[in-house]
Amino acid sequence: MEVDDEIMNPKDSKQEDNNNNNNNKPLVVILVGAPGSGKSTFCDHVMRVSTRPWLRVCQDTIGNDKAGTKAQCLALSSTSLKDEKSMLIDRCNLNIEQRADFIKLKESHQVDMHAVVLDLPAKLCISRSVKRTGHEGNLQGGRAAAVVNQMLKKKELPKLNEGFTRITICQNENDVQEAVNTYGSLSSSDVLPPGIFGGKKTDTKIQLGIMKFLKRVDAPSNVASDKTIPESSNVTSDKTIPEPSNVTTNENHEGQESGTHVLDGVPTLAFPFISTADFQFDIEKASEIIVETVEEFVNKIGNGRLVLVDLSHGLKILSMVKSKAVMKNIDPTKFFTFVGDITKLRSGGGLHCNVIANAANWRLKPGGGGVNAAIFDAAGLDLETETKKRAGSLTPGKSITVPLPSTSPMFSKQGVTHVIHVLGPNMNPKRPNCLKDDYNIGCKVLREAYSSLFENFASIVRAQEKSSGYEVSNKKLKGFVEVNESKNMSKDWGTWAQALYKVAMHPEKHGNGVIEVLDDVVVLNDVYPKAQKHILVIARTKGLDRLVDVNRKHLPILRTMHAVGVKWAETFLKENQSLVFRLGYHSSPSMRQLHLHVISQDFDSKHLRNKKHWNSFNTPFFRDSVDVIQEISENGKPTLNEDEKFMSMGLRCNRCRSAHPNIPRLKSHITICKSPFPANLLQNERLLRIAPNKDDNAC
Ligand code: AR6
Repeated sequence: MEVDDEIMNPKDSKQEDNNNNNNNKPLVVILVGAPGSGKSTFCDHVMRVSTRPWLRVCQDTIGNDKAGTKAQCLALSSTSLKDEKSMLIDRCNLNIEQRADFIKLKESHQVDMHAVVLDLPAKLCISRSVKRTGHEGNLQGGRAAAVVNQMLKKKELPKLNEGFTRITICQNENDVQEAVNTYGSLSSSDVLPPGIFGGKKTDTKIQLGIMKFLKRVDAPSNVASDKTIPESSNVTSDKTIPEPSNVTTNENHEGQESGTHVLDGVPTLAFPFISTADFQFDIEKASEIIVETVEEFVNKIGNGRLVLVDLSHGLKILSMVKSKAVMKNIDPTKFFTFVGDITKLRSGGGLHCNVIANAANWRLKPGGGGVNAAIFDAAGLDLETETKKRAGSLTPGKSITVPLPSTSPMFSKQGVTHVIHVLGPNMNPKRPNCLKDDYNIGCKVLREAYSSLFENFASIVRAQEKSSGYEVSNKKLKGFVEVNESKNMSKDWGTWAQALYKVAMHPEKHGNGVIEVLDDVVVLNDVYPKAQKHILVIARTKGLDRLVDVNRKHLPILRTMHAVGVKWAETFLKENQSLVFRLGYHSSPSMRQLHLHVISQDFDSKHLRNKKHWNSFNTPFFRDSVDVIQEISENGKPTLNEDEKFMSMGLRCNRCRSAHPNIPRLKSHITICKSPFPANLLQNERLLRIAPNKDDNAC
């Protein structure tokens, strides 16, 4: 009779010893901001609420009654670091040179270096500086305006490659408040994830919502973090570590190093420890194998990242993995650890992992406790059914990928599209196929298990990269597999790229985000809106995949799509009269099924993260609906501007056309740019709005 591992004794928890090492590595936060940007207030607020002891190093006050100097600040910082104090460096630090000497402190002290940039509008900084009285540095009144202007001219936003592990950019008061909350809630042993976190201007409610969740993210550089969060701990709002809700990829940060740390949109595999709990595999050996295999795969997973997740942060093996990853210099943005429930990473921790791994049993069955039971429970029957379709059992060392149907709660709530079941070696005599302490075989099998898991994840990443490309139907371009050579060359759309098609065909089944269903079209909120308002009007016509498929006979559906788009834009304009809308198609879309974008022109969204995002809406690649209709009426086909060159064009403001080196700078510019829209957009009703600027009319 087969031994049913689901009903055996509860697992032996001997290896789940807490380790008592504290991660009390001090943190140095370098404030970056013009006079009047609120640096001192930021420090005050953080220090008022924080349980971590902070020292504020302020150039304005350090000289007592005389003007302080940078040298004094450096000397105090260095002494205080010897006492392992965390510090807020409260001086302008507006250029690389000013920051460099503080960053150098890393060479002689074990310390994490962060930057918080108070990149508030110049006008605001100037008016605050001018108005203030009793300023610690005596910079106030008329003189202040000139100084602020002068300093801002030389402003250089910090970059990770200066030596920072984390940069937070605040562009408005909400961002500042969020950063205060983030740093104010850090206890002495907490660490924040690495990366660049940019300010956003809306969604305050969402930000605050996210702050309610208790979470820890440990970068491997945090060698031995151990703040105990009881597994049953309730979410306590006063002890939260808010996950930054807006994260900027650094690909658009000029000269930035290549690592990317984003919460949404980056393919991410969350995986638990395999075999070390119920299967009682030696944790020292397991940690070695994990880090070695991660090291081997970290460069084979494209832009994906690997996150080792465990419910309990106190596990000794977690610290072992983290320190080994540091020793091996593994990029902390590509691999890090996260403490939380693997089944609730997005809703409970704000970390979006599209793929999760399961430490499965050989029969690929639910139950058995541990992570296996949790994942099958959370994913519902769908996972069981889809797993069964693919395999009835699994051999130790192997893994199997199971795509999760969109009906699974784990898909809809957590954004998990695939579960990869992995079976590790079993060293527990009470479980089937025990290796009886044969670590020669055990290590080999565990290595195979992780390799197989990462290999399967790499395949998912490759498939997604393929199907999300902007490539045109040109044999030489990567991304789309041609299935025939007919005029319109249909293509194989990957699973991910079929989502809109599914919604259009079966809105009743795939209703998430649908706001209107009509006979000919379905209207959907874009799941990753690139502006305050961004919806899709999807045609329900079969075989109408994209613009290249459209001809004269489709004019009625194109007109319907346009009319429905206009109706929705008008609805949004009633709620917010300041919005401006543009309606159009991507020349070569990444998703199957013809869909019209109705998008507000503020581009105020955390999801707008890179050049492709911007250029797909702000170059000729974006075809205005009115023009498409006109061209088809006149020529029977639309003009398609599919060339990849549009995606790599320089970033230009959609109003004044000024050039910007990266997305954060562009974003901060567009929030204040009041220039009229370019003349071509002002014609032919390409823009929809309530009351055009008089400036625009002048154009
Ligand atoms: N989220 C994150 N981590 C978790 C969760 C969760 N919800 N639940 C448990 N863990 P185990 P194994 C961690 O025993 O040793 C099952 O009975 C947990 O702290 O699930 O490979 C199966 O049916 C531990 O570190 O996996 C198999 O028969 C890790 O997940 C057998 O156990 C894995 O622990 C597999 O044993």
